Amino acid sequence: MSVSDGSPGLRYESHVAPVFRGVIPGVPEQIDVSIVMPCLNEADALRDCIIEASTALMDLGLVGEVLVVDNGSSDGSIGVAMAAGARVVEEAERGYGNACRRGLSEARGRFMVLGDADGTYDFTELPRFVTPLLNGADMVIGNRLNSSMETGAMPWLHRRVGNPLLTWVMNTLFLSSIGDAHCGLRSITRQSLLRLRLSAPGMEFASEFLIEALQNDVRIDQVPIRYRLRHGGRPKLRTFRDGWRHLGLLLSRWSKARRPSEDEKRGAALQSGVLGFSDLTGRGEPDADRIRL
Ligand SMILES: Nc1nc2c(ncn2[C@@H]2O[C@H](COP(=O)(O)OP(=O)(O)O)[C@@H](O)[C@H]2O)c(=O)[nH]1
Ligand SMILES: [Mg+2]
Repeated sequence: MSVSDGSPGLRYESHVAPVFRGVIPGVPEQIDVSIVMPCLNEADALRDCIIEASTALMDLGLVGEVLVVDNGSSDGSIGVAMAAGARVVEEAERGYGNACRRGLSEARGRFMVLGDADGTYDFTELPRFVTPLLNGADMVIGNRLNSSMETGAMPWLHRRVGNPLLTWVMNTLFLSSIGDAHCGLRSITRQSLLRLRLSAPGMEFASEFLIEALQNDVRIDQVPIRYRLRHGGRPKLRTFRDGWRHLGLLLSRWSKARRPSEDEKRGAALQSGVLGFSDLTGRGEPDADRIRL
């Protein structure tokens, strides 16, 4: 069902989408912005998030959709989402990363915005995530740590230890200068998204997304944002389990980036003229066939 609120250029779609996977290059970019909200039992906050996001889209004068990805919520989140005019996609595999990847693959916008459905992010700050993309940035990530944060919005351990520490590890390993690596409010152009290889199933998706962006020369802008108290529901983040998963992913991606594959070693050797044709083919060709690049 397509719902128009009568405002110029703005259309919301409200239906359970057919199942298909993968971002398909060449899909017509019919809308400007897709706001993707992963959701697991967020009925208390979801309606306000969708209304805030829709209003912000309207104020920007852009054509958009709000896409809620649900993982089998049992609190009526799907009904809330549909009643508020969102498009709903159901993902069978539990996990923040699975939900985000599914949402991004179904989204039809030229720009994608990812944000929690728990009321912590203020979607009226949408212009901060869209305007830089219009001005040439490939991706925008929020920073909750250097701006106004509601008291109690983030547990002390996350705010003062876990988040700064894991952000520092990422910056050290990947030579970046990200301010808040776990911020869940981010945007990216469809073109840039297509360059990322994303597969993390859980919360560590937030780190994977950034590492892929950093390694694919995606131009990242950072903006300070508000962070509010969760509006009902229970946090899904489990401090130690998810902290370890972030750290494990950072270290494994770093070690892969550091250790060249056999193919890369051969490539490097060819560049320096050390390898001959026989080394490449294993057919023992004479030295005269030595390949020089
Ligand atoms: N669809 C889906 N959404 C999830 C899952 N786990 C978390 N989320 C959603 O992802 C967002 C981030 O989770 P949240 O508990 O807020 O983590 P935090 O922001 O890191 O504390 C929220 O909107 C959750 O409802 C999941 O397994 N499936
Ligand atoms: Mg959250």
